Amino acid sequence: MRAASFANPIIPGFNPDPSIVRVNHDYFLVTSSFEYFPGAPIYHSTDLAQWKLIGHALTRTSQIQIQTPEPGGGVWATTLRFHNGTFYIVAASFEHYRPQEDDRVWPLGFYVKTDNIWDSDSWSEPVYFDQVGFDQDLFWDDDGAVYLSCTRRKLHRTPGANLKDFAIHICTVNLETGASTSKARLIRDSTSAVSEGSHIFRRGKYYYLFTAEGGTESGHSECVCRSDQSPFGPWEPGPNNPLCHNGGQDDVQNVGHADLVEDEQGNWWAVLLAVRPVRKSEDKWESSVFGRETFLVSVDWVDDWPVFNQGRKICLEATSQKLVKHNDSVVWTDRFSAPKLELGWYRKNTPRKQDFSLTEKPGYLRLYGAPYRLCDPACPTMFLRKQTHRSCKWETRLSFLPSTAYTEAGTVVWMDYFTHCSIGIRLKHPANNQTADDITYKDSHLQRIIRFSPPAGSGSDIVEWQLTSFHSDVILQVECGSKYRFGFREFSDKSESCDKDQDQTIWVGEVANEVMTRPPPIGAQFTGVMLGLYALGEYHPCSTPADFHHVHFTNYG
Ligand code: 6LW
Repeated sequence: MRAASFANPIIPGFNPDPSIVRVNHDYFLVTSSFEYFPGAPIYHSTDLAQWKLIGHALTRTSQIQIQTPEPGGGVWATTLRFHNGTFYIVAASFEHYRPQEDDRVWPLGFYVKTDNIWDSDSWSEPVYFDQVGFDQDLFWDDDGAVYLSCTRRKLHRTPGANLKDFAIHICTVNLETGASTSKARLIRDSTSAVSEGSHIFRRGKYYYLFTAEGGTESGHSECVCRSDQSPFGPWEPGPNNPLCHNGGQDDVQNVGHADLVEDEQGNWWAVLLAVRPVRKSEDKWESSVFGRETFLVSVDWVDDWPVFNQGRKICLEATSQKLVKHNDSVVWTDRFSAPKLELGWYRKNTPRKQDFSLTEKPGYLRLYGAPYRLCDPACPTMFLRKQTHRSCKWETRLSFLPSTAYTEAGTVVWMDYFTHCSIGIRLKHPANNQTADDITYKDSHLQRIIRFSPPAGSGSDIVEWQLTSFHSDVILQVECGSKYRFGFREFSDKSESCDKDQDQTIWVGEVANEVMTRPPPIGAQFTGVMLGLYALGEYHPCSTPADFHHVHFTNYG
């Protein structure tokens, strides 16, 4: 019996490179976290269709340091495995994304482990391997040997070969030390010059090697090889490769990077990444603001070869069964009343110092702004959540009196440090004849303003709006749909709900989805849009905190 019907994506919002295990009745799944901290989000399900974030494997600064990554840097392609009562996550972390150009910046693979996946604090410190590469996978053979496979530029390339030439290499490793115990051998390269995302399994008498081929964009696909001898091969390519490939006119695109799991009834399933761009007309598409998300397909075995989704294209409605709603509630609210931040808030980069508090002003998230701008590669004081629905509304209430004209706090729609858009509270002297350093609160000309900052280079202008009160809290709002619309209103105690006072909102700016999804000038766009809260000083310390009273995130569809 197949599991319950489901709707794709099974995990919406940016969640690529999914890797999955089943332990008795429970499924656990991990996805790539890139430049965001904590890293390696772990999801749980009992039916493969409804998933819940239960924690992260990389929660301590001693485990992961991501300091000034290019967009798309950080932790790539985590593989989750369970062996003899222990969970392992194996990955690599890029600071700079130039794999095509320079072997010297390729990261070492590493793993972390735990016996209790429900406790994020229990994950070990990393053990590093001595092999460079990305998309690491671990496989335990029956004789006890542990195989590490990963992607790297082809060893021993012939002169003139495509510099990209990403291919799968494998060696045995000593898990205690991370040291290789055999030479790395090339086991899979493809005519597309890109083989990555390897996962190895044993089923019956065969070893199976699954690989993502053709790059993660429109050429993306999934292939399989099998061997009846060893993970070193020889490997026989599947007769029906690729197992999946959707075209540029399909509602679901860029499918690939699969990992497999067998359910308790003996059915097999694959989780993989895909994107869902929005069709604007017959042949016009708008890029997905979610980036690459996690999808699920059925796997059947014919002559001991896997068949994905019964050989059909992957779509949003799984094998035309009844849709199941995603398990995230329509309105998600954080009132910052718990002693710890709720799961699902992310920092960009590994923070260097404690710059927030949930206890100093109970019922508020208090942020002490770092002395960086949002467009800097360093770590800003910023807390982000993934956008999971196209149509949604974000609202927060902010209490903030800036200490200098360099300080700002507010709410942001974020893709990366090149492309983001914010609305925040600042100080301004209208005469503009004083340097910001001279500004003091005694100056009666001083204004507190709202500043809307569109993405740099978007062609839109900064908009400023004077607040009537110097001390009022301000409600900041973002409406998401085919564009992001930014608004605010000053808060009075009489008006708690934003919906009641919607008509008083002053809408100061908007940015089209096309702008938010433009590729960064350096690095890679591997992630999706997030919404968040920030406080900043432009290379100056922020001596007054920004206090956020709540976030309501209402998802419509
Ligand atoms: C992932 C790799 C890839 O590790 O994108 O283009 C990387 N290919 O398989 C980041 O998701």
